[in-house]
Amino acid sequence: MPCKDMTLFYSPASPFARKVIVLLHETGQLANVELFDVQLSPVSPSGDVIARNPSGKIPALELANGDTLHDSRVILDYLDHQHSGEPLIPRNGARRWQRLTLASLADAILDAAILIRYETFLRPQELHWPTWLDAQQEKIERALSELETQADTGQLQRFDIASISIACALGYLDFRQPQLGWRERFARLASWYEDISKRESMLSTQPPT
Ligand code: GSF
Repeated sequence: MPCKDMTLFYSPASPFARKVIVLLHETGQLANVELFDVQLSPVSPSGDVIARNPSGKIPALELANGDTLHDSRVILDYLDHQHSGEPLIPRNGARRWQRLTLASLADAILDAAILIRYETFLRPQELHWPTWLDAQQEKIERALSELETQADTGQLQRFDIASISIACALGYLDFRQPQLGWRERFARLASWYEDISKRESMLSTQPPT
């Protein structure tokens, strides 16, 4: 029985943490990691997380030697170096920068969607700033349009860090913005997402209903 020599501070609702757990599933490393579920927000941080990550954000990965890694991109890169299979993050060359940039476009969707979530869910109604919310939503729409082009030109065929990140971003939009209707505007991306969502790693990490 492999020992759980790492602890992942996460939440089932966190799309950034979901990326990490998807990679753990895909690389056969899940049994090595203790999942530590924390409830947190910028205004109600978790003491367990702050003790390891001053930003208070999840995911954070505590290693056997007591060191903690964050953020999700660092954790993903680290874990991708711990397995013996084909790397999910290209190790060098133009492909590495291309795929990491595409993955960061997915993270940009998540950053905007999380800002919208915090503004609408946490801030008092009278403090909501529609201009801010619209600007964040436009970032999401522009990023989805680029991802549709990428899907159209076959750039999403290879399963790697970019695919994991994009799939988790789309899953988060469905989770927090079910009324968005992105599939009607981005059909190729929707078809790609329908396929990747059938993977065991995606099925077993779906956000809570
Ligand atoms: C973003 C993590 C993040 O925003 C990463 O790991 O890639 N750049 C970081 N995490 C949120 C939870 S989430 O995934 O919804 C978080 O920890 N929010 C609490 C806070 O204090 O911002």
